[in-house]
Order: sequence, then structure tokens, then C-alpha cells
Amino acid sequence: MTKTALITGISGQDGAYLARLLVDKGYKVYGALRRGAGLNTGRLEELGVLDEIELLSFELLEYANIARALDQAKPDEIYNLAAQSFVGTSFDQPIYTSEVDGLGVTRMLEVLRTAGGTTRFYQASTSEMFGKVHEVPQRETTPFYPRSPYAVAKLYAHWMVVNYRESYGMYAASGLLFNHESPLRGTEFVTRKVTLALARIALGEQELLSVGNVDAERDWGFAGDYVDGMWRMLQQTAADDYVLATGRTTKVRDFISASAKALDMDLEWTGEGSQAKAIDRKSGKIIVDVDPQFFRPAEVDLLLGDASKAKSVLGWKPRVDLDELTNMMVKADYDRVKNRTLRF
Ligand code: NAP
Ligand code: F7E
Repeated sequence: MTKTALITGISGQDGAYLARLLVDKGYKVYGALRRGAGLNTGRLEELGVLDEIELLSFELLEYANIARALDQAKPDEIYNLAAQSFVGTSFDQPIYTSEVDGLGVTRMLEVLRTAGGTTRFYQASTSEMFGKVHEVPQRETTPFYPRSPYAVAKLYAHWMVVNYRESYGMYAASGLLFNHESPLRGTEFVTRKVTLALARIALGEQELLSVGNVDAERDWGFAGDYVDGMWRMLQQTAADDYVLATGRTTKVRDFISASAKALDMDLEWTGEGSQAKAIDRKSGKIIVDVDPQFFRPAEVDLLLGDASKAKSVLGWKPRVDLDELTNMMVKADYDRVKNRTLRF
């Protein structure tokens, strides 16, 4: 029998990859889209899946709107990917971020509880909840210490998912996902900001890339692998929480150097903190500097995940490593800039 899924956050990076995956598996897919000035469907078009899904009007701030969307789709599975997902913005908009990323999830859970039924629910939790980390690597049992309004809101939502599962027996799973990237990543996130800027520099359309804390370390994987893990979490006998990560961590400055190398540049770093700079040995030009406006009031210095549980229970493992991911992102941005096909 054909399964039906509702994906919130359909216009985002993960929404597009998940829609592609579920359509390929034979699902009927509804995409929950909030209204903007125009239809924000570029990522769905890029993956060729826009015409294969049905879009619904959706806003996480509106209880009745969520109820109508669920009533219309009658999904077997809900993937709640919608969020104000940029950590930097959460410091400027903590109340809005809490409303959407925190209470928005309670609204969804309440709609589901009221409706009864057997719909399975996936919540997009995050490694940011580990924040100022209590152990390395981080796993499902590692204590949380969120460091931003985003992470605090996500942690509240995470515990609501656990609470609804334990209180009402709902199938509600929470994915503790470490950073995952792709050519469809938003340009404000550091990996995509870097690959796009370096592609422009290589093509003579930009002089300098200004970034923030180049010593932060992240466990970066490929978004296409992580949406497969989300799907697996909803196919188990009982709902549970799982870390998805690669088990390798890399400094921002090393990601920048690797991206530059893929574009035939050879970076030499000097200075520390706000004085850090990178010169391209080939051209002799300063290519990267640090602008303190990109520092965060509180930083997450190091994330490194242990996905052993997902491997043993879900049979999940990442397939694309960071070198392949870097090359994939650099090539996509180089081609987009060169061919003037940049859309997001
Ligand atoms: P993304 O590209 O920023 O997409 C976020 C989506 O949420 C967009 O479709 C956005 O719609 C939608 N949205 C925002 N506010 C909304 C609201 N009030 N009502 C309805 N929809 C709203 O994020 P992503 O990278 O795909 O991440 C997907 C989810 O996983 C997010 O919840 C994120 O916090 C979480 N997460 C991401 C990572 C990662 O590394 N990517 C890791 C862990 C967890 P618009 O297009 O209209 O803005
Ligand atoms: O920052 C540092 C920055 O914004 C990564 C979201 O998907 O993953 C993402 O959150 C690191 C941080 O991602 C710049 O300070 C340096 O230490 O790419 P990011 P994030 O904050 O890790 C988690 C798992 C999520 O859940 C989130 O939704 O890079 N950094 N210089 C910079 N970051 C940005 N954005 N821009 C810079 O110029």
C-alpha cells in the first residue's frame, strides 16, 4: 500500500533531499510550505521533485493551520524539518526562534494527540543541544548544554517529543543530527558561504571572504545521507532517539583550505582569532580574513558525533566523506557562478 508522508520545511535543504528520497521509495509526499513573497521551490526544482509532490500551506505559528494540513494530508509519517535554523539569527530573534523551533513542535504534537491515530512523527533535533560539550565524542546519552537560543528552543522541543512518546505512547522519534551540508545548503551557513565565495574569487567576481571563528570544529556530513537516516528512524518497531554523524571533526579554517585547494588555490594561514588571515601562495593575495561581526555571543567550539547506535539499530552509515562533499559543493558553486545559474 502506498504510504503518505508530510514534510514540513519542504523548501529547505533537508526538505528537498527527503522529498526526493520518499518519492523514489513510492511515497505520496505532501510538502508543507509557508507563504513568502514568492514560491520558494528552487531546491525542489534542482532535485527534479517539485512536480512529484503536493504543496500545502503551512505555518508553525498557527495551530489551526497545522491541524488543517494534517487533516488534508492524513499522513502515515510526518517529518518536522521546519525551523528558524540559523544559530546566528537566533541571538537576534530569540523569541521568534523559541516560538517556531520550540512551541511550534508542541503545536504539532498537540494536533497529533488530539487527532488520535497512528501517524509517526520525526523531529529534527540537533547536535547544537550538546553545545559546551560534556564528553567527546557525543552520543545519545551525553548530557546537553545548549549555547544559543536556537539550541535551547530545540532542546525544549526534543524533551517534548520524549514526553509525548512516554505520556501518550505516540511514535515520536528525535534525530540528533550533526551538521550536514550539500550544494543546496543555505548561503549563510559557513560551508556554503565558503564554497560560493571561493568560487567567485576563483572566477574574479569577488576579492575577499570574511568569516568568523575559524577555529570552531564541526562534524560535517552530506545531507543526502542524513535524510535516509531520518526515514529509517520512522521504520522501527518502537520510536527512539538517534545520533547521526560521521565521526570526523574538522576546523572551519581547514574546510576553507580544502575548498580553496579544490579551486587550485594554496592557502597559507597567519594570525590567530580575529587576526587570522589566509594568503593564496599562488597569487600572493589575501583571500580570507576574519570579521568579528560573524562571532557569536556564545560559541560551540567542538562537535564530534558517535553514530554507533544508528549503525547497529538502523543499519545507517554515512556514504559521502568530507573530501567528496567539499568537492561536490565547490564544483556546484563554481559551475553556478560561471554559468550564471545561481538561484539560492
Ligand atoms: P533550512 O534549509 O533552513 O530549512 C528550514 C525550513 O523551515 C525552510 O523550508 C523554511 O521555510 C521552514 N520554516 C522556517 N520557519 C517556518 C515557520 N514558521 N513555519 C513553517 N516553516 C518554516 O534547514 P535544513 O538545513 O534543511 O534543516 C532542516 C531541519 O533540521 C531544521 O529544523 C534544522 O534546525 C534541523 N537541523 C539541521 C541540521 C543541518 O546541519 N542542516 C542539523 C541538525 C538539525 P522558508 O523557506 O519559507 O524559510
Ligand atoms: O556554523 C563558525 C560558526 O552557521 C558552523 C545549522 O544547520 O548545524 C548548523 O549550525 C561554525 C560555527 O552552522 C562563520 O561560528 C565561522 O562555529 O555553518 P554554521 P552551525 O551553527 O553549526 C547545526 C547542527 C544546526 O542544527 C543548525 O540548524 O562555523 N563560523 N565563520 C561561521 N559560521 C557562519 N555561519 N558564518 C561565518 O562566516
